[in-house]
Amino acid sequence: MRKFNPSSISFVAIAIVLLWIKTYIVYKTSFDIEIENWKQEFILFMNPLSFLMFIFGISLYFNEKKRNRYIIIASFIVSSVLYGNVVFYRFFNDFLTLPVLFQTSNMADLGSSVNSLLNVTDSLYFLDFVILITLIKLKPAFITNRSFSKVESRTYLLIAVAISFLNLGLAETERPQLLTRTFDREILIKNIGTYNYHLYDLFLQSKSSAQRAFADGSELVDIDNYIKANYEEPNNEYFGIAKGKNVILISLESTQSFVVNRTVNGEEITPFLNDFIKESYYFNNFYHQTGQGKTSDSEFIVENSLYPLGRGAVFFTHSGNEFEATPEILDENGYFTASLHANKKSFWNRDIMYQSLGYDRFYEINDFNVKEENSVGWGLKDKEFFEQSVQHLKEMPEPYYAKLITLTNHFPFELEEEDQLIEPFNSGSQTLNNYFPTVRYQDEALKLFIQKLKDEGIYDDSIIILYGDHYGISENHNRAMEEYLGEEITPFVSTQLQRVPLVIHIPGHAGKTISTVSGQIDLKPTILHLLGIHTKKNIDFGSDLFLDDKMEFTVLRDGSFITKDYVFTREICYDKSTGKQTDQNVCDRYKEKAKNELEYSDAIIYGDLLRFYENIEYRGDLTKQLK
Ligand code: GP9
Ligand code: MN
Repeated sequence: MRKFNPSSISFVAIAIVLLWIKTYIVYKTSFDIEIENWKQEFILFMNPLSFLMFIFGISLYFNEKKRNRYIIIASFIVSSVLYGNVVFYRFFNDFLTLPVLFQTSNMADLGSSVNSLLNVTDSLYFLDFVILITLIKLKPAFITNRSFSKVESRTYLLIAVAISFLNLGLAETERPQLLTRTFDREILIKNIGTYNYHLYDLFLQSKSSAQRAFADGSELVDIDNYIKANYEEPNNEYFGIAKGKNVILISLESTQSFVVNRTVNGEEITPFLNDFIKESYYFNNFYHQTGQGKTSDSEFIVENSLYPLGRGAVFFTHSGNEFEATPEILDENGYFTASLHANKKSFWNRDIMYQSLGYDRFYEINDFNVKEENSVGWGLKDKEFFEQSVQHLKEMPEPYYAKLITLTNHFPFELEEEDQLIEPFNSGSQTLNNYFPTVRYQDEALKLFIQKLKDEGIYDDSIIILYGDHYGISENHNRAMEEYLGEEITPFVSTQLQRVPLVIHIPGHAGKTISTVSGQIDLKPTILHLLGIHTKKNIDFGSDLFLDDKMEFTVLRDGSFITKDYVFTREICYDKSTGKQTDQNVCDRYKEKAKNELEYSDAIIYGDLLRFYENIEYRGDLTKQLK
């Protein structure tokens, strides 16, 4: 039996440790990764290890000569990937992803300036590689290269697996649903490490490429027929009434309808909104339809009239797809289109996805003056955000379509003393308690913004659309919600709580409250029709909210649906007038429709089907044209 000699170190171990330490040093020196506590620092430190153990562990199955060669080559490739990220980061302030690598415009930008991005000192990024080669050449006595026994290899593998799980487990406690939600590259890299991240990215990419490759466009025929059958001509009374006006679309973070026209501790929660809806069109049966992609899903639905995905965020998984989004259509109609959001541009992969949606400009965190003093919770306070956004609006060529995404009313609903205009609620849930003051703050910020638009003369030239992006209070807070609402939260009530406010203000229009059942999916055709743009050729699952006889039907991403009289959720049909379970049959006839809508929309996204639609001039001939 071979004896273990503690004074000798295996070459594999040296390669791993060198690359591990190097990766950590690179994290700290070449990337700007925000660390909030020691646990995050520890995760960051350990995250390259499991991947490196696997990659270099493969060498244990080779004989000595091949093993050394393998270690050298692997070390070079891994170092190059790391270095590639460093160079990319210098330019884009972001990590590499496969879609980005193949996005030619990005690469062209990078290519032209690549010289200025490389430094002589960059050779240091390959220092460990040089050390490995030197060691092999000199063969010093402290290195062993003996073969490993089966038991040793297995122990090695077991340790690698254990480290991976420890890493994932720690990451999960730090960021629940890390992999299924995939919200931000930086957060992912912080938690699973840059190498595992690339593997994960590769997995996502191959999955969607395969689904895309198998699609040939024939799937579109059924979908097109379905859409055509549901299409209604716009209402003449509203078509084109806002032609040529600016569109200011405001995403209200985590704002649910239950706060509108309600009080907490005897005080109004949204006094401004309550007044504003009196001079606007207010939709009080409007539902969010988001999934795991939260804000990004709401953006996706509103601008594409497609459903988001059941798993993951479409902003991440299908950012390279062909879309026919509102910004692109408006751009073709002479509009300047911009999104304004004071967060990192990579969050929700917005920087990449916005190109596919056809945005002309993304005003992200670097376009705002964000300081410690004007920030709270997730970043720039809404009041400051709106104020600085007005400056950007003033610079935009008119007419413009500007989407403003607020942030202060985000979980965990933090607020500074000076911004707290009402007292929190008093229940067992701090989340619900603090939700009210932040909603109140957002309402105040909106009031100031609208006033500023008036002062700047923007108000009368613009239609202003406010919508809640998704729920703010999850079902985890049902008990506290029951206390607040004074009723039991059944699945029926839970579904009704998915209503978010939608307010459309059109200058010169008195407005009214419209109670038709509707959802975020309906906004795209609604906006286009108000601006006098036809949508007959679009693949939109929603319909114009101003139709006289709009079908009262909305599907949520979990398959629940709402009609004029019924709510169907968790396989149970509820009568809206009583809130009680009713005969299943009355819901049955909508079930098929709900299922079809989600499946058709998914097929479009997974198969990237709109790319087949691009050059089709006249919809009527679709079947023929695709043959
Ligand atoms: C982040 C903001 C909030 O940029 O959109 O994201 P959310 O967690 O609500 O999806
Ligand atoms: Mn949100």
